[in-house]
Amino acid sequence: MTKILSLTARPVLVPMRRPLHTASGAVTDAPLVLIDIQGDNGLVGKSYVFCYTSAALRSMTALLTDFADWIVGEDLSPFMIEEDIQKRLRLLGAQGMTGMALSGIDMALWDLLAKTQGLPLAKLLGGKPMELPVYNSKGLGIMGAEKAAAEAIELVAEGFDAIKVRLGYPTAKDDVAVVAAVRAAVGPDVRLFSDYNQSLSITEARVRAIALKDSTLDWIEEPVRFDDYKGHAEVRAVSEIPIQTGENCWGPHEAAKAFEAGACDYFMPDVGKIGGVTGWMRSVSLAEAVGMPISSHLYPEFSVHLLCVTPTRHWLEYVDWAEPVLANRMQIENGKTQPLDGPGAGLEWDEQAVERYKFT
Ligand code: SMN
Ligand code: MG
Repeated sequence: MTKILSLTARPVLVPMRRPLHTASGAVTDAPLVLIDIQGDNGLVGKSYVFCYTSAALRSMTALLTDFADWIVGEDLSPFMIEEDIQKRLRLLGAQGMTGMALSGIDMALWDLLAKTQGLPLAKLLGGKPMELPVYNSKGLGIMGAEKAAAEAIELVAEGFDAIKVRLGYPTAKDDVAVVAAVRAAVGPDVRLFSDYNQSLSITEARVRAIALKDSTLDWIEEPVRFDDYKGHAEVRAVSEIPIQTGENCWGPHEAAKAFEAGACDYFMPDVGKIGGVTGWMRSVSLAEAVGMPISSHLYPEFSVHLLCVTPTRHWLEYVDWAEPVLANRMQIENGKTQPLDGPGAGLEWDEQAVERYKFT
């Protein structure tokens, strides 16, 4: 069996073509830690962790480098390693930075295993690459109705028929006006999702869901704190628009709590927070059992494989934030994409770009 030789973690800060201003803070550059896990068979498993803020880049790199001691010399057996790291993190906790480090390591291990078998990740997991609907999630931050309408047109022109507008303006009336302006700009046939990034109180969220009821939105995402599942359920009770959540859930146990509470109509795990490929597979099994549609959050390069083996697959979220350091890009046409056909998840670093954007 292949054994793990080493882990390398490299921080980069990559410029974003369309900065994203959410109701809970702005992301203007993509802070990534690139992970390479070397096997004793000469192959390298690759993944990255999206850190949200450059202030976390150095500590994430240190955490990953220290966690390497737990996996070097072990068999390439991602389920076993995940169990082991979960045990080691029981006292410290596997949420936040530790949960992201665990997820990033898990993703790179699965990539290495797929490469070892010479298969695309979707095939290794027992599926086959298929075409998936994808929405353009770049931009469309808090920018006012006029700018949002103009940016929406550009985002659709990139080859998409679905986009996501960030909400959480000072008043419900502002939110309604922004959605109306975007809808008028893109026409009736574009799917329009919305995202509050946990910014509202339960009462305010109920008011806004009702105000938006005729706005032709396809979902309202994270109206209140992500871990307030009861609060989500209360908003959902008055909303005619489906409620989406999940990007901040740390593993299948939290997914189970969200489903149990009736928090959402749709669920969107982030493979970098839910526990990597392992955490994703466990969470979407629960989703299948309750008929919960699953979309992905960030990490489109990995998520495209995972949605292929997710029976309740819904939408792939597309952002291009890692692309400046990638040597290959996803192909998207007419709002559809599919996994790259090579072995693994398909990430290849553009080493010159990695050097250029190195975070020091
Ligand atoms: C989001 C993602 C990443 C950074 C900021 C905001 C957003 C989304 O919640 O769902 O795309
Ligand atoms: Mg979101």
